[in-house]
Order: sequence, then C-alpha cells, then structure tokens
Amino acid sequence: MATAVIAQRSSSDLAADVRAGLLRPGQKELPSKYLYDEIGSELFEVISVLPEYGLTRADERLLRRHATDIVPRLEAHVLVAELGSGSGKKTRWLLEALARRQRTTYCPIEISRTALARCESELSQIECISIVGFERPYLDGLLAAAARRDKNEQLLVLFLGSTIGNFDRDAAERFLSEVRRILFPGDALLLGTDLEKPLPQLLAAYDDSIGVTAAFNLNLLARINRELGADFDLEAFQHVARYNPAHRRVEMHLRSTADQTVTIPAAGCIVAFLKDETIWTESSHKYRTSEISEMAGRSGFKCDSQWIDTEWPFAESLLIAE
Ligand code: AVJ
Repeated sequence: MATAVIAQRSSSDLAADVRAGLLRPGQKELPSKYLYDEIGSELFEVISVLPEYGLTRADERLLRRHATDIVPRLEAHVLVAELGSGSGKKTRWLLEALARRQRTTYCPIEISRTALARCESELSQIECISIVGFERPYLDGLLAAAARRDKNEQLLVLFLGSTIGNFDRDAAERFLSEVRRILFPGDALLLGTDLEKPLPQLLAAYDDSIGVTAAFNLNLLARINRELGADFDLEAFQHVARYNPAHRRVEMHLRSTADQTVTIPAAGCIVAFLKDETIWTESSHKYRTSEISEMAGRSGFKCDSQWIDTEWPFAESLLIAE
C-alpha cells in the first residue's frame, strides 16, 4: 500500500462562470461541476443511498458481480486511471480482482479534494494496490496518469457512475474522442451509463421525498453566498426536477418563487429574476444500450462487452481503443 497525491489547484473560475451563466440572455444556467464542494460531495453520498436513487447501487452491483468477468478481458499488466473517483467504494471490487493477479497502480483523478481524500482512505488498505491521486480536471489528470505507464502496460480508464450523463450527447462524444486521443490502440475504457427507465422512477430519483436532492441543488446558491458574498435567499428558490423528452434527460433547475434581484459582489454583478424563472443546474442524460456502442464507435472505440443491471437499468460497457 502506497499513497501519494499530486495536487494542482486550478485558480477558481467560479466567479467568472457564475457571472456568465446568470447574465446570459434567455435560460440562466450554472455548470453542474460546482455542485460538488465539500458539502455538495457529502450530500451526493447521501443521495447515493436513498431508496429512490438506484443509480449508484446498480453501478456498484454490476462491478461487484462482474469484476471477475471484466478482469480476464484485460491484458496482463494494467494501469488503472479513474475519472472522478468519488468515494471509490465501487472501484474496490475491480481493484481487488486485479490485485489478485498482480501489483497494480491506481490513479484516481478528482477535482474535489474531499472526494479524493475519501477515496484514498477507502481503498488504501487493499493489498498490492498503489494509489497515486491527481487533484486535477479529468483530461489533465489522465495525461499525467498516462505518462506513468510502463511500456508493456495497458491503460484502463474508468468513467463510472454515469457522470457522462452530465454532458450533452454531442459533448459526451467529443469527450470520449478526447479520452481516446490520450490512449493507445488496445487500451480500455470502462464506461458506466444510466439507461432509460419509466418516468415516475426517474423523476423520483431526482426529487426524493426527504429533500436531499433539493438540498444538494440549493447548496449551489448557498455556495455562491459563501464564496462570492452573494445574498441569495434560499427560501425564495425551489428545487425542480423535470424530464426533457426531446433530449431524453432529467434536468435540475432552481425556480425563483418571486420577482427578485440578487447581488453577487465577488462576481461583480446584480442579477434580476422573474417569478418562475429558473436556473438550470444539471442534466442527466439517459441512454439506450445500442446508443452507447454507436457513440463508442464514432469516437474510436470498439464495444467489447456490456453488463446490464435489470433491477435498475444501468450499463457497464468495456470499450477498447482501436
Ligand atoms: C453523479 C452525475 C451521476 O446525474 O444522477 C444525483 C448527480 N444529481 N442527483 C446524476 C445527481 C442529482 C448524478 N451523477
């Protein structure tokens, strides 16, 4: 067991992104990555155990059940890099299966220091696994991790938890192409994607009965208050989860319950809201299994195998770089 963290704090773009997202004409929006500060990351951990939110459990179930099917499909020597490791809990199954074959290096890549620390403490006791964490954006971190591989090592990139669902479909494909450009032919990408499912189940997952998802969403405004000195009245905004059928995605919004203005000193702006106007804070795209292999094909991968959870429709796809 060995642990090291390679940190590189990127200067905060929060103020600039808040300004741009709230002053743009038309639909106001904020980038979903800002949901994950220390509080937001903890709230997401709670979401992942809510009865209504089956996504994380499905992902973990698939990895637990199929780790021993996945590992034999990989080459003998593997360097594992995970994009957005989160708590690292579900990665354990795969790392344990790999460690049974040989000593393996695991590089979690996370912009959240809290999540990275949690992942390292969760996984550092596994024997025969060396952890080298990168506190960086995904592609920067992946480049850095790829630079550490030995010449006979296959790179296995993990992109789990349906984080890909946060990208628009076009952007998702562009992102996969960018990952592909960092890889060599024969390298692998294990991609977790949430699948389409009945609407009531989907909406409940993003609007749970005890309000944890609402708190997770509202924390974004609280964060802007904390970090940028803003005066958002949290009582005057409401969590909304809606399904957009044209794009097959769940969208989270924050709806202003009154005409109001908000001052955000560190972003140098005053923002006017009309009653019922929303800030769009996140999208979670839902996929069809066929769509995943088509998208993989267009971004330079071949879909080697897929494992599907039927209890909560979710897919784990093993993609090989061509
Ligand atoms: C962690 C991005 C997969 O989109 O389902 C959970 C985040 N948002 N509840 C998702 C989330 C609201 C989650 N991902």
